[in-house]
Amino acid sequence: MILERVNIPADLKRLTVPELKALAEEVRALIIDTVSRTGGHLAPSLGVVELTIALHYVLDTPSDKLVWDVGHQTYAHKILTGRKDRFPTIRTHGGLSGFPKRAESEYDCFDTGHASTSISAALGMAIARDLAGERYRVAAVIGDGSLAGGLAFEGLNHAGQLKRNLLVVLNDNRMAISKRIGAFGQYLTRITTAPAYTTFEKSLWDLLGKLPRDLGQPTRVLFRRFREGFKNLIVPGLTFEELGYHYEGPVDGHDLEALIEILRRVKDLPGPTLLHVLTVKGKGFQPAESDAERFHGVCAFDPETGDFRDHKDIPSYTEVFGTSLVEFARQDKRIVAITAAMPEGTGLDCFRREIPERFFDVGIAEQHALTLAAGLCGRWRRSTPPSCSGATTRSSTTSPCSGCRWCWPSTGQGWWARTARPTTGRSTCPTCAASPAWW
Ligand SMILES: Cc1ncc(C[n+]2csc(CCOP(=O)(O)OP(=O)(O)O)c2C)c(N)n1
Ligand SMILES: [Mg+2]
Repeated sequence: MILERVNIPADLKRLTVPELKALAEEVRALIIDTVSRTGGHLAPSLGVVELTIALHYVLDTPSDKLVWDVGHQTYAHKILTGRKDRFPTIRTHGGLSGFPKRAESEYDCFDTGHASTSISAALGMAIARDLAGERYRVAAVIGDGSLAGGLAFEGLNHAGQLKRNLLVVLNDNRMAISKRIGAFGQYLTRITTAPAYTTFEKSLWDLLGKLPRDLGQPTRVLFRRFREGFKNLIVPGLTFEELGYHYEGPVDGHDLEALIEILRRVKDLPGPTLLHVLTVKGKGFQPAESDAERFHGVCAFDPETGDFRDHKDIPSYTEVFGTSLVEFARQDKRIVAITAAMPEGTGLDCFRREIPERFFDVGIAEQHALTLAAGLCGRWRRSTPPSCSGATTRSSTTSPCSGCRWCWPSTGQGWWARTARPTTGRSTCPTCAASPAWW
């Protein structure tokens, strides 16, 4: 076992690339085996095994700072940073946390849980470094779902202006918990289809070469002249560049050689760099690859079949909430359901299925969800913007108040020992602290 020889990231640097590849499989097997017993964030962690190895291989952690957004994908990071022996205790009382915790390891440089925080936190570290005249590197790893959150844009905006040395690694698996939504997601899809454009360009070039010489040559000249403009029309990868970032990618996030090569190239570039990495959520465990939404956060399961062990005959509060809301909404056409990237976790997946025209997944954007709900209420709609309890704090700072007819259920209140144990409840309006708003 290669993993027996790896306790901390410095041990990785002595391994060959084939050994690193074998290590990735061993880490993956350990994650699947452990999470099949403890439950946890399976698909996000499986998707970044190679990326985690490559980052620790190329960077010099813990002096270099690695900030994980959300922190639900850090199982490989924990295994490779001195915690493999305690890994089976993850998410159990007294055991390892399921998220990065500074108190747990010097390799966890920021406590996370909320999405979209990493760029701001990493930028803060880069500023602190520069003010102190120190020289370490800072990298943020952020998912495509989290990148579309408002806070991430605020961080991107600031970092693009400040031009500090900072690496932002975009872990693009085309998913939040559910399928990613939003115009920004569509933009990322356009960038990632660029390789298809490159193939198309080559085929067209070859084809023109096969035309009779007096026709083929001038057409090739014309094609070359307009190629850049044409490409920019089809592959608009310039947005990050225009925001002040050096953009690299997209690169296959499961190709260790390619990852190491590109990380070596970008790690010391001056200014902010955005490295676009394509990964598959749930990679290496077939049930999770084919249903990444279901395997985002799981209870104990059978590692052979992927079947969940926690079968219950009684519905959860979340399911009762979701199905009841569908019943209400069938009777009252003014009811609208809003979720901030949590259709499953909030029980609104059945609303999405049954009444799609009044269901809105706004992405990881709780502030927007609440303000959107207030706008809807202002027009005599009744809305439910459920979120998870942690994220509620985020949204409350901008939530509107007074007289809005909404219900604001919240999952995960109370003891957050296991992921799939949400509760629903009514909240008071956080801005005006009025009594529960309910219809
Ligand atoms: C502010 C906030 N809202 C919602 C969540 C719940 N949540 C946890 S992970 C996740 C999806 C994150 O998507 P992405 O960043 O693409 O990471 P992936 O799971 O795809 O690796 C969501 C919505 C959260 N952690 N924080
Ligand atoms: Mg994602």
